[in-house]
Amino acid sequence: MLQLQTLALFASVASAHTIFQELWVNGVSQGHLNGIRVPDYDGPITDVSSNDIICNGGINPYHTPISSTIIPVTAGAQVTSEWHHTLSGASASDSADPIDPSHKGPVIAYLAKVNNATQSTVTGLSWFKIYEDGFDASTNTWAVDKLIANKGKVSFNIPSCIAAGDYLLRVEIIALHGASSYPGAQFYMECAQIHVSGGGSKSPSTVSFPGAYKGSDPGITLSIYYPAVTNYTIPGPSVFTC
Ligand SMILES: *[C@@H]1O[C@H](CO)[C@@H](O)[C@H](O)[C@H]1NC(C)=O
Ligand SMILES: *[C@@H]1O[C@H](CO)[C@@H](O)[C@H](O)[C@H]1NC(C)=O
Ligand SMILES: [Cu+2]
Repeated sequence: MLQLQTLALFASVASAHTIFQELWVNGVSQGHLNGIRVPDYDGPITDVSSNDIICNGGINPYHTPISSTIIPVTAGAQVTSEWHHTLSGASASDSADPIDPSHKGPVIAYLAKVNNATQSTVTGLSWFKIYEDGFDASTNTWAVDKLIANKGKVSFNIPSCIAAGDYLLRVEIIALHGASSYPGAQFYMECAQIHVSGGGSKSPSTVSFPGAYKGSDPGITLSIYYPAVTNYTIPGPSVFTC
């Protein structure tokens, strides 16, 4: 028991954060820090009712410059989000790059249709989930473990049937090392600015941010140390499929 408490204490004081800072489309880098609303502070959001849960500090143009780039993506394309500990990018000598290994948890991606992906307003948008990866009890592997093994990269597809147009792509890691009480879970997210071409006319059902998550969600407030996690419920709606 002492060991568990020590582990939990150690994990909760480690401040090794992460930022989604590069988007790849069909394996092609779209440029470091290009087309992504990166914050100038790499710390987590912990209040699920705050507007900061939408696109991090990117909601405040004075706090975070909004990139003028909109990344073109064909519907159905594979995109890859690349995460690193600091805005300087990959660092082989930093044991907390791309994220400290204590920061176990899921990786989730959402899209919201917008009039213009460079618009500063991110409140009031309608989000749908396009990807999620949580915990595999058979191998004791969290999505974050796979992200670390992949040097910060997580890939998924843009649905082939959604309407063409501008979208914000919100990719999120929830670090659960200090999540046994709320607030405690650490939410890391950035929004990429994309324009989807091709596509179809499906209208996914949507959720709001804030609103999609509650502090009492079983996947947001839980101890990941004891008892051992056997079933992990990823927060938010189910993944939209065409
Ligand atoms: C989107 O907004 C940017 C910045 O205000 C502007 O330069 C651009 O023309 C807009 N694009 C469209 C399609 O309206
Ligand atoms: C796991 O399942 C139990 C029983 O259904 C439930 O009470 C608990 O909240 C679940 N845990 C998570 C993290 O989803
Ligand atoms: Cu951290």
